[in-house]
Amino acid sequence: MPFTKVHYFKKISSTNEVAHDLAKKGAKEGEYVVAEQQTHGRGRLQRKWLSKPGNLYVSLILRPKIAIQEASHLTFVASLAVAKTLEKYLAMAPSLKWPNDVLVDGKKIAGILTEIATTGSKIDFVIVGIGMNINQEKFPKSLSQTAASLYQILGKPLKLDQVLEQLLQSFDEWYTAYLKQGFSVIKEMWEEKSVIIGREVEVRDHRKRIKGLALGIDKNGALLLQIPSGETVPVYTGDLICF
Ligand code: BT5
Repeated sequence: MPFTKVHYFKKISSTNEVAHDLAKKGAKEGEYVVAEQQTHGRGRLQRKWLSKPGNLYVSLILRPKIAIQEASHLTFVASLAVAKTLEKYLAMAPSLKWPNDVLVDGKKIAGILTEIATTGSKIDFVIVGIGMNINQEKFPKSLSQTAASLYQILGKPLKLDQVLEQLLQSFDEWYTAYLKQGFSVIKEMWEEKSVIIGREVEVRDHRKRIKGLALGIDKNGALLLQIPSGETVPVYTGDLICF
């Protein structure tokens, strides 16, 4: 499924929002939205994604025949595509942090936001939004300790259309592998590139905190944590902190 039809904007609210509207009006799998800048770039749980010009903001419209609980698979597919794209430019390997972060040297260089639309128990479409920090020279104070860009690491700007082309190609390869072979191939590769497996972590959400040893991810992308009682529990959402 090559990505051939682009909806391109200089400045929009959020590529995920626009992709959602287009998909609702019948846009096909493989159409995608790109913006140079977002005024309301979003992360998970109503958080904001800083979206200055110079970086990549892209949302892919997908219509996979998968169950609702499998939609998170696409976040892992996208993480691998981002990591493979970054590897073309970097001497060091990017690492993946559950559920949706791509890190370089411990700092977040890309984030993924997967959103779905359903009818009854069926998926109508999935929007996979990817934000990649490419040419950002500096981050505001609130993010300067946790965020990074390729520019900061390489010391030179990159051509966005070239990075985008590599990202789309890489996503296409992993997505095709996923549709043909299932999640196990993605899970295996994601775990290999993960920074968290075998480490003591804590997952926090607005209601609770849960500590344990990160063992891996399960067939639906939930994090498997071995908690102090020795029991293994799946964790479905939250923010992860490594110790
Ligand atoms: C994410 O959320 O990491 C998902 C980000 C997805 C952004 C893309 S851009 C294209 C598409 N259109 C959209 O509107 N969104 C998608 P989350 O795990 O909730 O992380 C959000 C947190 O990351 C924020 O609360 C900040 O702490 C931090 N953050 C915000 N902007 C950042 C940036 N540019 N680089 C690194 N960290 C950032």
